[in-house]
Amino acid sequence: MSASRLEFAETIARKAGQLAVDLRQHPDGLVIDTKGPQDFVTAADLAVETLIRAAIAAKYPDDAVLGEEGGLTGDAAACWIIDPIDGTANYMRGLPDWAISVGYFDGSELTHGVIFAPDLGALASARNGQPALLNGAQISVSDRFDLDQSMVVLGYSRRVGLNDHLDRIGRLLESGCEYRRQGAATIGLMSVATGRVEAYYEPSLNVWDAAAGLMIVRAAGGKFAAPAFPDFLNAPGEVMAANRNMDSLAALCRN
Ligand code: 2AM
Ligand code: CA
Ligand code: CA
Ligand code: CA
Repeated sequence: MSASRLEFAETIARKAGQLAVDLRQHPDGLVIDTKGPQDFVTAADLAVETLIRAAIAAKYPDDAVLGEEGGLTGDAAACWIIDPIDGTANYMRGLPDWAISVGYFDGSELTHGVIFAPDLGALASARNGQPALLNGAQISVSDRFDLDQSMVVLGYSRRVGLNDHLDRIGRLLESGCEYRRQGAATIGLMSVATGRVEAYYEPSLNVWDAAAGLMIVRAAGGKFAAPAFPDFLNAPGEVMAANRNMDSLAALCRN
């Protein structure tokens, strides 16, 4: 597996993060569109995706690219999967939980993932067969098994509905688990990979929210369940990632 692709992804994620930080210096006019309730598009989402796409086109012109803002371009089986800013609602308010997400699917499996969270000073990365790293140091999922000491990060999708979400919170609290909602799938998945929380669950997630994070969780010794590739490139689905207590935590999260 290629180290140069990972180095490329790390470099472009850092440049993209710096661009987003710079653009936030001028918050007037930053929000340019909305996709739905509480779902904003800023000038930075578009500028960052454009930057990443230009870098990929220059270095890997044969690869396809799937990004939240620009959709799928190219017809190669090998595909970069990017979310220019995951957690836009946090980013535009100055809340720290947002990240650049760059994943790579080589045509048969996920092989590379980079998440860069500028406000957290965190760059998590992994490639196939190598340990996951946070700012260059090896990370691993937690070995906590007791539910009454465990924490699960939840995402919420308006695609799925409120009652399932409330039921899930009820089951988790009754079991003794604690829960959080950070508003950025990348940050939740990175928290699983670093062992800070035991699991991440979201009932309907897009592949650009999840690809890099799932790669990093797996390299950190964790488990995940998600739609199979390449189908996941075409439609959102249920995503769960956890430490080795996956089965018990998944039973609480799934409706
Ligand atoms: P986005 O910021 O890239 O759009 C999964 O929860 C994903 O849904 C998030 O990572 C986020 O990605 C997106 N999302 C859209 N609107 C959201 C909102 N109001 N709160 C949290 N996440 C939201
Ligand atoms: Ca968005
Ligand atoms: Ca996202
Ligand atoms: Ca996004």
